[in-house]
Amino acid sequence: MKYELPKLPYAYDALEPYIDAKTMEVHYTKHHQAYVDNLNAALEKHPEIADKPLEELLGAIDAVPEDIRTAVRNHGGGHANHSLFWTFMAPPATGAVQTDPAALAKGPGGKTGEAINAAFGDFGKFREEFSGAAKKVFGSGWTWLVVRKDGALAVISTPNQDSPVTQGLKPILCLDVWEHAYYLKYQNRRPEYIESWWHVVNWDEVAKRLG
Ligand code: MN3
Repeated sequence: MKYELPKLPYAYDALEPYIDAKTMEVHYTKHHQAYVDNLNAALEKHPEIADKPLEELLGAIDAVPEDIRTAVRNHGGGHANHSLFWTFMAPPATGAVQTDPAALAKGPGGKTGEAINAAFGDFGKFREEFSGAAKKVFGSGWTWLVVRKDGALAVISTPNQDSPVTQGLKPILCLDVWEHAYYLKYQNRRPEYIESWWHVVNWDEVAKRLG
């Protein structure tokens, strides 16, 4: 199987002013593409596992041949993580949650809202915990909202391109806090990037993943 860059579900400038067009373009066409290329290069050495779904490889990383294990973890993780990340964002004009400050503070409704309230108390507490975790990631990594094996929601962070799938967790929202995700617009101001990102969260996709 040859992995390919998934189609971006919106234009590079669609998330402005929260995520700038140049960052989106470089992040997608350079960073994500490199993960795809390096994953394909690693799997060429082991055609016997090349047809397995990426989730399966990441979910049982110790079963991946040792000579490409780190490459699959880093580049396979990078491909999987970014493929999710793009879908968890949507143009700010597409939903009331993103444009109306009161709705933004209230968060998503429906089963997503209920699951968040059950796990964190209310949306404000969830948002605080998620943003706090994202601010605290040291160096490069990701912050995630995941469904644990017992069905409860939890906020976790992973270093580098490690996937929650490797820990047996189901990701339903993620935020890339590598510097390449925000440096062009926000420089060292990661907290500002995190607060901006809430405006473009695609809650419909979160609900879909929650299932
Ligand atoms: Mn990235």
